[in-house]
Amino acid sequence: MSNRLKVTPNDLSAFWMPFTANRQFKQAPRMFVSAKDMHYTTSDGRKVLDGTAGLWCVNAGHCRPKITEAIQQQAAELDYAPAFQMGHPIVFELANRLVDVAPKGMDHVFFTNSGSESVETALKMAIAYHRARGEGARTRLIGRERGYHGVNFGGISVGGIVTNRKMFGTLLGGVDHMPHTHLPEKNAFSKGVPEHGAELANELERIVALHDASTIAAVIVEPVAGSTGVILPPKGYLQKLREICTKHGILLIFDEVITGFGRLGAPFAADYFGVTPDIMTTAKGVSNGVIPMGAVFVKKEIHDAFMTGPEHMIEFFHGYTYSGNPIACAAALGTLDTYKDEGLLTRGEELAPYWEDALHSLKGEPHVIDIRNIGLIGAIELAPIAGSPTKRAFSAFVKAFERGALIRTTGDIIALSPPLIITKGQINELIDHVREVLRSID
Ligand code: PXG
Ligand code: PLP
Repeated sequence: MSNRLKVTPNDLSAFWMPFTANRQFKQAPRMFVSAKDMHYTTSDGRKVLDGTAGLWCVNAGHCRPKITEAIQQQAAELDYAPAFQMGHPIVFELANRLVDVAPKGMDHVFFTNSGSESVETALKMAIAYHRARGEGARTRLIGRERGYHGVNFGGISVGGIVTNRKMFGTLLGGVDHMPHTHLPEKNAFSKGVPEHGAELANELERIVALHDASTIAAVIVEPVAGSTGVILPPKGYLQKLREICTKHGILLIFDEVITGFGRLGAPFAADYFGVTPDIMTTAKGVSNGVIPMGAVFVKKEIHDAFMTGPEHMIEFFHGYTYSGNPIACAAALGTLDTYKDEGLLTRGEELAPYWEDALHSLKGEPHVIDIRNIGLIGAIELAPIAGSPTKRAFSAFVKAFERGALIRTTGDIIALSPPLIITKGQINELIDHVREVLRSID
């Protein structure tokens, strides 16, 4: 008898679920069994509108034929090839296709399997880059309060989410943090990027003055912070960060794991804001979330700084068994084809005004203390229940799921980020679900 048959069906105990209240979930599980385009189907046969593109990743919608077929074909033809000292054609093809859609000047791609790995890769690249150029003292990394850069040690060290840091002891040394840019007292109910707060970028000058530029390797920020509850960059803020980094020879890393691949209505946030970083971390939308994949984009100068020394030597002692896995590459190529056929990397631009109006129509509904939006991202911040933070938003999440909409909550913030194929009718439907939910919760 196969091992599989010995397992009791629907025994939920063995799987330790990530970022989940395991005991609560297992008492009242919420299960998806299939998906198509904008909808999931639950284990009890209900359709649920996907208001979050899975976890900010299914940008082209679910079970899209070009992606499915590409994976099926690749799995039958070349399932795996060693990633070190060996190649296979589609990983090179994919890198070229990605460079074609990337911001100008980001000419090289390093493959990983997740956003967290992309972040570790970028941080290591930044430090090693300076060393390769004879500036080995530049090792310090600057992140930001409320930043999310995945869950590995480098990422939580530069990250600024207390719950993700406090349980894990000594983090990476030589890290400092800029202040976050969430200023609800000045910017509540802003449409798009807020007016106030660009001066917060000057905090980077203070940090540089404290440590001296010659010790700082890189600054890493999310152009729009997603995970922490959708925090937008104030008008002019990212431009200022870019200027300060350039002035001091510090690399600027944009963590575009969420903002990459069309989320803001431009291919990348770098395009949207007209600010080009030196390194850009991506994952999620690169493969529509279907097969795990991440990609780190770098400027030519950074890549070229490593291409020195004897040619038989490995230039960058870093990489993953699954860097550029053939099936993940096939999924990513199928994804790029779908994005191209349907213009999805820029579709958000035309939908954004409609999205903005729909979201802001929730102003005045019970509990709502702020609404924020950019591209096809929205956040509705709720007043917390006194003494029980996060409870109100979690009730909204469960109620929405029961009504037929998948939303995401973090703290007392509802975050929305639907697949980029969403129709205006489905935007109305999603927002109506949220409206009814807000009216029905305590
Ligand atoms: N950087 C950023 C900016 C992210 O948003 C990561 C890195 C890590 O990626 P991986 O693939 O290792 O998870 C992320 C991931 C949410 C949510 O609901 C956000 C993420 C992941 C899961 C849930 O806010 N962001
Ligand atoms: N590749 C992808 C994935 C795209 O989304 C786009 C445009 O939307 C392009 C390439 C550029 O395509 P074209 O040359 O047909 O305009």
